[in-house]
Amino acid sequence: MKKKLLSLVLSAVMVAGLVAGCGSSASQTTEPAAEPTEAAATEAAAEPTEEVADVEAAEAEIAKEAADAVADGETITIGFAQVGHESDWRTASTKSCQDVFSADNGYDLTFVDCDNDSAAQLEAVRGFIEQGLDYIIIDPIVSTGWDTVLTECEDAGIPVIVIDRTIDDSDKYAAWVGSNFKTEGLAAGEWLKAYAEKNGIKEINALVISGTTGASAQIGRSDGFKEIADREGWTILDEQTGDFTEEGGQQVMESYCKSYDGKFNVVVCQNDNEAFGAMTAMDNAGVKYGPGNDVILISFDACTAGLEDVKAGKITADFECNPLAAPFVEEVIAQLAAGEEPEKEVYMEEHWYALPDAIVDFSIDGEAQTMTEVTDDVIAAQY
Ligand code: GYE
Repeated sequence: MKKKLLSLVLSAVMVAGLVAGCGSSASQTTEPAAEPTEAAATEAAAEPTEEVADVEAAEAEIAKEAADAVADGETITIGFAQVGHESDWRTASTKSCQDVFSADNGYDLTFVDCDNDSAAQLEAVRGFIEQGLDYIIIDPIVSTGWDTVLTECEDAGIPVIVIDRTIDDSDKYAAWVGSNFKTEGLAAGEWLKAYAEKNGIKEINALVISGTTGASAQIGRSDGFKEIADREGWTILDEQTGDFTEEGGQQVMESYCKSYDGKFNVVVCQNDNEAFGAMTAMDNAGVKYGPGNDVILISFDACTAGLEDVKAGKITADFECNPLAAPFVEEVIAQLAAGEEPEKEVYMEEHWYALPDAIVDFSIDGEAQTMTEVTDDVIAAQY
């Protein structure tokens, strides 16, 4: 990659950060390379500012330089070992990486869909080492079993950037960009407490459909929700994995409907796709769910289709997990290429969604939370 291109990327990143302002979708000490939000973009279109003009000029220059770099064969090579294709969230994450690390932007991306197979994921990373790629991106299916392969990456001098799920048994990576899954679980629990109080619900008997066992997204969401359940004396009747898939969610819910018929009033699905499957199972079993019904349905991710189900009064509350990490990964790569040390951990910003009747005040560890009402505009702006 040409030095000039890099400095242009960096200056555009700084200017874009200014334009994006509070529309930035990740929180970290240094301002990330946020793509301006729709609101920021609209505002910018209405009143062109000097900064916007600068960004446009810099972007045009970057595009030209990137095209030249590609023509000169000076692309940045990246391997991405993706979890699989199990959910809407995953589709959005893959698209975000493919859009950002495109040939037009000066990258050569080797994308491997590991189909939720941890062994295949280790093999994919070793393949990237063999190819001598410039950078490796890993979204770890499970959080352990990584130290050996990360040592191999280190020995080969290839920086690793971890996205989304965490690696918990090694720190041999340059940076991680993702979500605080425990906070998501705590948010679901604290919201449920406030919602139950508002609606005079005295007893909570919950069924949990968890994500892929051993994924940090599963561990954090389970731990966070359980912490509140234990504190409040709620009963978690059962927790079985639906592997973050619609099919898995349906199967687990079918068996729950038989085993816990009439005994549960809360279903927690650890992603929207599991919730879609669980709803099919509850429809078939004649169980009524959603705001004002017998069963409170909680979901995570808040992708477009999940929010549509909140709007339709089916999912009672949906706790977002933001899949658009790639722009922040691009900034990490630019920093590494410039010999700078990136932030080790970059947290994505997320929102908690419901319809007005299910919007309640709650706090997490004393920090007041704001909920977002699901409207057609909110759905249209979501991934
Ligand atoms: O919630 C789920 C996906 O790792 C946060 O994986 C991600 C989870 C997400 O399959 O839909």
